[in-house]
Amino acid sequence: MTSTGPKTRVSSWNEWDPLKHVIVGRADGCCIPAPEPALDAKVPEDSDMRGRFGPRPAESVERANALLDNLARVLERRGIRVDRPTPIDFDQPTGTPDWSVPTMFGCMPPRDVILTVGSEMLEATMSYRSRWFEYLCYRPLLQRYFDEDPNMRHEAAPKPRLTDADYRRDYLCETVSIEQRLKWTADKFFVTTEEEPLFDAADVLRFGRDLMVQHGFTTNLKGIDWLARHFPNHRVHALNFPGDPYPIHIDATFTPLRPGLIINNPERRLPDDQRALFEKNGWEIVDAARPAHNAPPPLCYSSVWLSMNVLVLDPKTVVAEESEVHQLEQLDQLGFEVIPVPFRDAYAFGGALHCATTDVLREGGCEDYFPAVGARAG
Ligand code: DAV
Repeated sequence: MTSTGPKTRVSSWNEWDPLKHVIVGRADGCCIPAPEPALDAKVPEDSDMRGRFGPRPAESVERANALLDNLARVLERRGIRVDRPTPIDFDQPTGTPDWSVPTMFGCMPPRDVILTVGSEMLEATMSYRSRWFEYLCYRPLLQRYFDEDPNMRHEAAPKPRLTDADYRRDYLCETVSIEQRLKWTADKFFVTTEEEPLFDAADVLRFGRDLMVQHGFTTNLKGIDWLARHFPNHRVHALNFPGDPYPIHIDATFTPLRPGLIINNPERRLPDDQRALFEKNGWEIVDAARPAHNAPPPLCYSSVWLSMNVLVLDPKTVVAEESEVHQLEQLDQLGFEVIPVPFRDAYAFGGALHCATTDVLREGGCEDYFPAVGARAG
């Protein structure tokens, strides 16, 4: 193979411009994490994950890897370069002077850990102890991009302490009812405190000059403030989605598909006061189609709304999960070319198609899609 020009260019400003280079996760060695405060708050009380931790069943790892490899091939056939992380041994105890945990998590969802904004790839703080070292799986790639692209900025947010002071004890009692949870999340009373900045990269959506960040279990207000100070040329907005009893990661709740169009989880609608920003700037927010399934697959801590966790390849083309028939139909009606891929058996490893990928290169520059806002919004 011959190639001309720089081997790698890191640049991605939004969720929809034509995708050219992407990281697709791996399921190797993925573990169910052991109980810890932030994870316990997210895993539903009736989940089959409760009370077990350690390596996931070997057949399920094999199956998830087959689906991830297939996704990589589908993307490569469309001319997109695909890189893969380097798994570490996740089934080992880790710790810092402040805490220790018996197992780690995995490296199936790169979207959770690495946030690409322009030529920068930023390692998120993360908010689970089991995910504190996950960035190590991406270091071989990030080091290579750093060597190959003279403009690439490799950044890491301050590693958090994750002491017990980071977590609200109220969430740690054995049974918290759904009603109680819904009230707490509507009141913005989440499991994470404001002890120190915390964010997972998957709570951030990139809209050119504007970053939309979900304030919830995995990202606190200090984390959002840290992002605003770190990206001084961006406007950083905190969004809330009442209606979600377990709010982690924005990408099964709010999915921009192309400039001017977002699908929003109808059980987690953006409140009117926060919609105004979008409406004033000509963005249409429509209800996402219902999921085709009424329960998540086995040992999966994400909700059925992974149906809307799609990967946009360009403003006319979207990859979606093949069994999510209602979502496929809605995308078709909205005028997209839809590429269905099998992925449901990989959900348990950390999510669907948006979660399992992270951008390295999309065409296009940093545009202002919200001209009708002031210099900075909160
Ligand atoms: O709806 O359970 C899942 C997001 C995974 N990255 C949910 C959110």
